[in-house]
Amino acid sequence: MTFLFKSEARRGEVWRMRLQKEFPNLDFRIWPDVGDPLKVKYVACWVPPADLCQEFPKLELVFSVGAGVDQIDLSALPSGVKLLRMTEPGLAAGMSEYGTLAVLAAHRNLPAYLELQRTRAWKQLPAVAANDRSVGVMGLGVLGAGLLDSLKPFGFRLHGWSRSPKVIDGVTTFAGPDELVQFLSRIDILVCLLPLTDETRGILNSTIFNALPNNACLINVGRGGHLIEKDLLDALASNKLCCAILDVANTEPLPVDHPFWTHPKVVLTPHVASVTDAEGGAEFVVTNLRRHLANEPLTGVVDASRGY
Ligand code: NDP
Ligand code: OXD
Repeated sequence: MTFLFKSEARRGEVWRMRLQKEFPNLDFRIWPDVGDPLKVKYVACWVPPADLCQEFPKLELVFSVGAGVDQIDLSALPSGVKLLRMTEPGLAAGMSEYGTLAVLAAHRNLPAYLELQRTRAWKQLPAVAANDRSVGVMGLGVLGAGLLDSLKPFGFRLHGWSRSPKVIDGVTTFAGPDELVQFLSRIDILVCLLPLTDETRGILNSTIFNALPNNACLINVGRGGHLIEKDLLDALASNKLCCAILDVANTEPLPVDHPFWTHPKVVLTPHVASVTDAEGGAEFVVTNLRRHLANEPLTGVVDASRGY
């Protein structure tokens, strides 16, 4: 049987060594070298090959090499094929680092100081104590809950919003569309760590921004598709939002003439908040392949009806 890998070649070599050690009879192949398509049972990819299931009729598992699965057409997967999203620990560690960096940057007015530096203005802005600052995370999954945990030592008032109700020590939680406005009404620094689904596409829009207190900051580490960019530009222009820290964009790479590049209130990074660790990813695959072969429950299985 064949494990077909379609992603970064460097990561592929790490996975090849680890999988071949664990499963000596597995034929590990790197795209486009597929070999006999009838032997392909496992595919790991970011964007899958076209006509995945027609091309590989014996397919059993698809591994997303990242946490998100919005790049994969879930409706094209037959019910017998399971899709797994990546949940290796390095991804959560990276997101906790980036999220903490961004929340502290917003809390300590870094976007405004960067602009003051550009204009050579030596000006001190009012400081706010962490326990007077409310941070809200949209999405309380592996990454959102991990980030909230990392933020605990700083003393912020922590809040979270998810689809289903959650109990998290030290975090005031809200769930579902009915509690969204109540959640937003108290948030100074809003972090989006939602998956991109039919329900969450465009969720960062003027309605959400207007429900926040004035001068809030938006941190988007979810997907560019969560954000209505024009609504963000309007909210920054009217000072509804004081700044935005964006790791993701609707079009990536961001077009050279996009207003975000030079916006004085926007800090940009090129989708680097968190990246799957090569060894951690290989371990995640090995564990799940072992379980699959032993008919045991898998981790990170995507529920196609929810879209994540
Ligand atoms: P999970 O699936 O573990 O968690 C998703 C969370 O979002 C859950 O708490 C879920 O609620 C909540 N959610 C989903 N839909 C809704 C909705 N309609 N309303 C309210 N809450 C909702 O995902 P991860 O934490 O692993 O990853 C989250 C996302 O982060 C990824 O999908 C990806 O888009 C992004 N990401 C970005 C990276 C970057 O570098 N910028 C890197 C990695 C991921 P419930 O708990 O009730 O199911
Ligand atoms: C992911 C990402 O989903 O890198 O893993 O965005």
